[in-house]
Amino acid sequence: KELRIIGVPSDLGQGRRGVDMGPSAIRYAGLSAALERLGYKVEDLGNINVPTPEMKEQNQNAKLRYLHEVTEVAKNLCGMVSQVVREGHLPIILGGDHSIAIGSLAGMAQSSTDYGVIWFDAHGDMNTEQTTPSGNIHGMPLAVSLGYGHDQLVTIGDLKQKVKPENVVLVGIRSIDEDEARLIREAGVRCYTMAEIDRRGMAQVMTEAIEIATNGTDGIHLSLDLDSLDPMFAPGVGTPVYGGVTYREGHLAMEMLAASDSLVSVDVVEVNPILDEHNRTAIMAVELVESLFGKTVL
Ligand code: DIR
Ligand code: MN
Ligand code: MN
Ligand code: MN
Repeated sequence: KELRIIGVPSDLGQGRRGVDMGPSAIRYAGLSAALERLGYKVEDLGNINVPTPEMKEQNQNAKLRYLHEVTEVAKNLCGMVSQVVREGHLPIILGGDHSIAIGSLAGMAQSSTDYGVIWFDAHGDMNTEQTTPSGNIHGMPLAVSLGYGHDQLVTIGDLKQKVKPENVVLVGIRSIDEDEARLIREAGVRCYTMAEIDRRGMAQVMTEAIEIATNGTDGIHLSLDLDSLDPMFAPGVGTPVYGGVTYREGHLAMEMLAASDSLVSVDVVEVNPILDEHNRTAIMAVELVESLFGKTVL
């Protein structure tokens, strides 16, 4: 399969400037060259056009911040992703904040690939307009993709439910809002918290996660939020949370995904070079993607 890189320089789904520079930071860290060294044909399709917050007069009464703009970006990305997949290629979507995954999953659903999702994150991203404490849409994309949330978001693409909850797993979780927890339980998605990873080990957790996401599907969409990693390894994120996935646990998870040979698409999100130290987080992202696409020592 050939790889297609799509940049989505959005920081509209969260509260801090700089995550819009994520696609540049990840490209600068050498993503394309690294994938070509692994033997892939790679084409970078450039960035989707995203309005900058300074351009827009935000509707101050709106509960969801930048709802209109986030919706437009997700619709554009949806179209691009579904086209890439229909052409037989594998999309690598670079964020940007995690709200962009609404577009990725809508595009995958439109492409007629039946997929499961592994959502690698410190957070659940299962808030709705009713439960959100922040109004930031990056805390909602998994809920939206399962059909919960603002009508304008869940109706992007032609299906309301982009993925079946029984094929969705959360991995690395350690920060859930009070009312968000209820929807995670209700929706029936399997949630592997850091506590469970500590007790049972990443290998066992990923074995199960891959089994759940591939059960009856054509493959796995990985949505990789860099804040899943411990801030020690990925300091350049807007919402760091202590007690995260270690360097080796992260690579092990990616290596197991590579070995499963089931990846159909991937998001790499929440890299914020303004908050980073010497682009470490983007470099970490590229290293993880190398493992994900089969890099081994020998
Ligand atoms: C929080 C933060 N749960 C919110 N979410 C983040 O605003 O809804 N997701 N940071 O990645
Ligand atoms: Mn996230
Ligand atoms: Mn479909
Ligand atoms: Mn997160």
